[in-house]
Amino acid sequence: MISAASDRGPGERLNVLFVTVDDWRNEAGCYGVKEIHTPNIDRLAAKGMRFDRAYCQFSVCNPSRSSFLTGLRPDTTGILGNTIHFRKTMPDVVTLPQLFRESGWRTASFGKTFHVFRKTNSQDIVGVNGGRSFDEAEIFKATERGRQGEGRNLTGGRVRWCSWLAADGDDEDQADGQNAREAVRFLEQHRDRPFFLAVGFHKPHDPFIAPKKYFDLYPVDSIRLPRDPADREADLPLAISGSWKAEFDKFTDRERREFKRAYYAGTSFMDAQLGKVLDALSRLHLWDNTIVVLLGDHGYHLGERGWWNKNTVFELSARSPLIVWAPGMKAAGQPCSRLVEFVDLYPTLAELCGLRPPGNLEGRSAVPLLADPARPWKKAAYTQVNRGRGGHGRSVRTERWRYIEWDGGKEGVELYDERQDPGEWHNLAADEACADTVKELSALLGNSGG
Ligand SMILES: [Ca+2]
Repeated sequence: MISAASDRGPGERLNVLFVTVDDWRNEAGCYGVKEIHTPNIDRLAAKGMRFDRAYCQFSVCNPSRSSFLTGLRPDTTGILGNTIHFRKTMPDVVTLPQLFRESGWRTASFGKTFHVFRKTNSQDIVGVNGGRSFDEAEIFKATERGRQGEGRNLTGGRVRWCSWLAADGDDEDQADGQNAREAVRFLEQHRDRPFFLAVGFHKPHDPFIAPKKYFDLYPVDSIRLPRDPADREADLPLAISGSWKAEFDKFTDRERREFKRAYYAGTSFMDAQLGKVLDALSRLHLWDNTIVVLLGDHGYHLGERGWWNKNTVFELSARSPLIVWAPGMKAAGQPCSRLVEFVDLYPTLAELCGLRPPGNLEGRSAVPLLADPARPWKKAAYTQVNRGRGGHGRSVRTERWRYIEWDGGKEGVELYDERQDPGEWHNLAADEACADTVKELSALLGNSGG
C-alpha cells in the first residue's frame, strides 16, 4: 500500500482541513492568473499539489457537493438540481465527514459545506448541514455594518443576485470572516484530537460583497475583459441560454469590468480568510499531522461566450481548482496535470487516513498521484449540467478532447480538441475526420460509471 497513512506510527490519526470555495474557477496566481492577488492559495499550492485538470461532476452547487461529499456520481445520488436534499434520495448514505465522525474524529463545518437549504425542518437536516455528518455546524451572516457600503446592481435590479458591494466594516462583518474566526477557534480547541474541519467559504459567489479594501486592490479600469474570437462558430443554443443571457448582453464594458472586479475582490477576500486558517495551522504546529484540501465546487464564466455564471459543461464551468497537502507526500510542491474528479476526494481522504470507505464509492483514490503526479492515470472525467428546458448535457473530458451530448445526442453533440482549441470555439462533432473520435467518446460517455 502506498498510503501515506501506512508510513506513520500505528494509531496516529491524521486530521483533515477540508475547504470548499463557492463558485471559484481557476483564478489564482498559482493558476497563472497574474492580475489576481491570492498569496495564501499560492503558498498552499507551493507546499502541496496543484491539480490542473480537476473536474466537478455537475456544474451547480448542490449536485456537485452532494456528489463529492458522498463519493457518488449524480446519476447515483439522483441530485441534479438545487432543490432536493441528498437525504431525500439517499437517507442512509454515509457522507465523507460522517465516515470520519463515526470513526472517532471530531467533525465540524463552518459556512457552506453541504448546499444550504432555506427551509430545513427535517430532523435529518439539522443545522442545514446534514445532522449526521458534523458534531457542530454553523452558518454565519453579515452584520448590519457589513451590509452597508458602495455598490449597485448591474442589471437595474432585474437579476437580483447580480450586484456588488464594497462593504463597510472589516472581515468579520462578513460571513466568511466569521467562518475563518470559528475555524481558528476550533483548531485551538481541538488540536490534540483527530478532527475533520470543513470550512465553506461563500465568496466569490454572488452577491459580490467583500470589505472595501479588497475592491481597492483592483482599480476598475485595470480589469481585462475576455474577447470571444471573431472566427468562433455559433454556440449551440442549448449551451448558453435563459433569461439572464439577455440581461448580460446589455452590459457595457464598464459593467463587465465591475462584475469581474467584484469577483476578484471576493476571491482575494476569501484568500485572506484562508490565510488566517493556514496561519493557525503553523502557529499550532499542525502541518505535520493535518491533510489540507482546497477546492472550488465548480467553475464559472466571467464573460466568456457572453455568460457570467456557472451551469455549463464548457471547460470554464466543469474545471475547478483543487490543491491538496498531505503530510509526507513525496511530490510536495509539484503540479499534477492528470485528470482527477471531485468524486475521487472521498476515497483519497479515506485512504490517507486509513479508513475503510463504503464499498459502493464511484471515484478512485488519487493517493498514488501525490507521490508521482506524472504517472498514467484516469482516462476520462465526467461532468453534467441541466439547463432545464434547454436540455440535459453530459460531457466527457479526456486529456485531449471534450465531448458533449445534449439529451442523449438528440438535441446536439459537441466535440472540442483541447490541444488545438482550449477555448472550445470550434465544434468538430460533424467533422468527418473526427467520426471515429466521436464514436469512441460517445461509448466512453455511455460508460460514465468508470
Ligand atoms: Ca457553487
